[in-house]
Amino acid sequence: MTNTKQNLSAKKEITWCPGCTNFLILESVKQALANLIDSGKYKQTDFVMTTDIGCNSKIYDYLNLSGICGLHGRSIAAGFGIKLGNPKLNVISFIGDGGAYDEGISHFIHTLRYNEDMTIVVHDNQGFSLTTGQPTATSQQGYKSKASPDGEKYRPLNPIKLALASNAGFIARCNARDIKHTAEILERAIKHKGCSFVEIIQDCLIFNTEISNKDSLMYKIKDNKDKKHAEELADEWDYNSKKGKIPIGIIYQED
Ligand SMILES: Cc1ncc(C[n+]2csc(CCOP(=O)(O)OP(=O)(O)O)c2C)c(N)n1
Repeated sequence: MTNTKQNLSAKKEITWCPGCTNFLILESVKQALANLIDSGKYKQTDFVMTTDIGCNSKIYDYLNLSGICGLHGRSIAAGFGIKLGNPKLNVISFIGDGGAYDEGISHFIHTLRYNEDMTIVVHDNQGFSLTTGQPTATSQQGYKSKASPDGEKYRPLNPIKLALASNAGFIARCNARDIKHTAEILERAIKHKGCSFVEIIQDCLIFNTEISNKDSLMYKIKDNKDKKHAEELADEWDYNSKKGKIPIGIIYQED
């Protein structure tokens, strides 16, 4: 590990389940930040993170950055507030699909609309994992859990389409298992001037495993700046099944 990556690692015991895909996301984040810091254009203290509550948000304890660990669904709101208070900081808001697309969906939509220069990273495992797998807005219809014993009634929302409808200027999707690619996209998202949204598809190893292992559906796309094409790319996967193709990369970027 480089010194920069070591400095980004907090010395806390990691309590994610063994093999959790959050380890991979943590590694991608450290890689992206280390590249930016090693370029000489950023210092570690230029970055600040926000999280809320959830398995994803334990990253707050493992990443050696200042920040706020707030209420569930409020990571983006806290990040937006920090950015308004000190625009010089590079804010990264980590949040789960439950926090971003259920509990705090209004913050997600409006922060994209306001286009403040910050980065939203959604760890999307298609379920509320920390609280034992209740369905979220991106869980597939029919998903059986303790909270939905007869199967989830509703069709999932497509966060990429929602981001496009919210006039987001940077929308990307990543596969948590592809550390190198995720690190590259995170780096580009942080460098983007305006609000950037990175949706990371991750498997939870314990809950909603029937929607896991979609790697063979995923394929990398070229950077796209055309809104119509972005809509077509967003339509390729509806989050509801393991059918279709799942485009990975920068789905839309507007300068
Ligand atoms: C305001 C509020 N609502 C609900 C909860 C209960 N709660 C804590 S974590 C969590 C689930 C988190 O799911 P998600 O945001 O998808 O993150 P994951 O655990 O899947 O990473 C819930 C419902 C809470 N702590 N606070």
